[in-house]
Amino acid sequence: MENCFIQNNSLIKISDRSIEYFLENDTNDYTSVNWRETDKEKLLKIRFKNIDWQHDKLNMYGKEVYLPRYSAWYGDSGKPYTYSGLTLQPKKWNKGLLYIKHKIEEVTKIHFNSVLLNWYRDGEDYINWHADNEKELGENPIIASVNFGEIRDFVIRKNDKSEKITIPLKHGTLLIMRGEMQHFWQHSVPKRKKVKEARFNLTFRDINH
Ligand SMILES: O=C(O)CCC(=O)C(=O)O
Repeated sequence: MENCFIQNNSLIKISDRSIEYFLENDTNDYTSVNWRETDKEKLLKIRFKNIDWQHDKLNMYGKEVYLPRYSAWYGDSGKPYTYSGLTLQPKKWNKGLLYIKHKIEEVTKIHFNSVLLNWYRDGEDYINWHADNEKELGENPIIASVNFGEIRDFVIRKNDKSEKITIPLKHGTLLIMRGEMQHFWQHSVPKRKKVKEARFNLTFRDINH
């Protein structure tokens, strides 16, 4: 798969610190919270210090359902992003996200203006098959995906389902999708019931309007 490659970095300390940064809050010790039991009401009472996590709802066949993960969208102002029928207005970059962005830019030599954060609380959370092919990403987007926390399978399949590849993404792994990948392949992170811990995925993108 020439359009998709991974690079393991050895910056485990930075990766550990990133998880603290994502979950730091005024209310409780994030390591001992059962996030699965933290419903929207409880979540709204938690003031996260660094990331403004959202639990978005989608309209599925006339019914409102929560996405099976939390997310947040950060980036340059004036770069809204629409996916799965949701239009996300970017929050302003903060110090921690800019730090990670600069590290990714150093390695990839690519400039990114936005990042989508996904928080999979445990193996019950997932993302369905899709391609990152929204028009504001351009014809052949370059997307840098950085992974923290629990190992999860990132699965890609050809649009005609003739080929499927599973890539387990570990803490501190950077995966790049580029070239024509979004035209011919879909990706997903399926449920994994045995996974009990959280994973955070950040996809850096360059939004053009
Ligand atoms: O969590 C992942 O590895 C994938 C996230 C993803 O597909 C997306 O944000 O579009």
